[in-house]
Amino acid sequence: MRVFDFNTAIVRTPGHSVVDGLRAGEGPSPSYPTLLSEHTTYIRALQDIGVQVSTLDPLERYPDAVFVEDPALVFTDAAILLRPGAKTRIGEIDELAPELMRRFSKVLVQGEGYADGGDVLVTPQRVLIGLSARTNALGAAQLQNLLETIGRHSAVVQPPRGTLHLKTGASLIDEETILATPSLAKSQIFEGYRVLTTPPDEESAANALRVNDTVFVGSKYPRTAGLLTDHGLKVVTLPVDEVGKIDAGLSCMSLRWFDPGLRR
Ligand code: CIR
Repeated sequence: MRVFDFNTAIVRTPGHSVVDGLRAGEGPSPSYPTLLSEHTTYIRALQDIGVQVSTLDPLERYPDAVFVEDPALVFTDAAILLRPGAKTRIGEIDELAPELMRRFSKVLVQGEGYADGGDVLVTPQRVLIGLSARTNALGAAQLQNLLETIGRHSAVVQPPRGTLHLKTGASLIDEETILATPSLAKSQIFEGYRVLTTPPDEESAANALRVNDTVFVGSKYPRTAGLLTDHGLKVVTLPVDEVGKIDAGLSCMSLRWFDPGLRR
């Protein structure tokens, strides 16, 4: 099994409140119908490559709840309920907890420190945990302890300041290769991995998503798609214009794992 082999995913339909989703800049709000259509396309793309997708109901109280990757971390044998570092997102964990309890026999719970799933990059060698405005040193250390109890080694890394999440600027595209923005690539946090750097003006393409034999890449990034194709990968492009307006990309919209008991 490779760390990017998945047959199961959870997503959450965006509520209308997603137009008020958090963003670092003062940019325009996304269009709800277009974002919804991006989300539907994303679900279909996962289904097309054999992933069984469960769709949770929208949560109007939590504008960013569509980004289910942030409040939890899931593996074949266990789930971890994290503690998101943004005040407006903390309530998402109570909504997600029963869903994880239903699906996983072991659900671990993060302590008082903060950690967002967007800061966690699972690689075959180790789990990388990025420090950020959402993941603090205490949260990262607590997460390392939880990961150790389920047999996963991890390392805490410090991406350059201003990166929302580690995975905003980096993704695992094969067992030893990371696609990263120039600033993350330069920061040397990926020592021991091969690093492909996103071409100029395509930094946001670094939030790509490898699932099984496919790498999903935002359709606005043709040069990155070309780079990955040249690297021998099967690339499928997906629209991300609207989720991009609230600092999100492809990994954020699902929790993915391999369920050995799943019958198709
Ligand atoms: C947020 O700021 O929390 C959302 N607007 C975007 C979350 C993106 N999630 C991710 O990178 N894993």
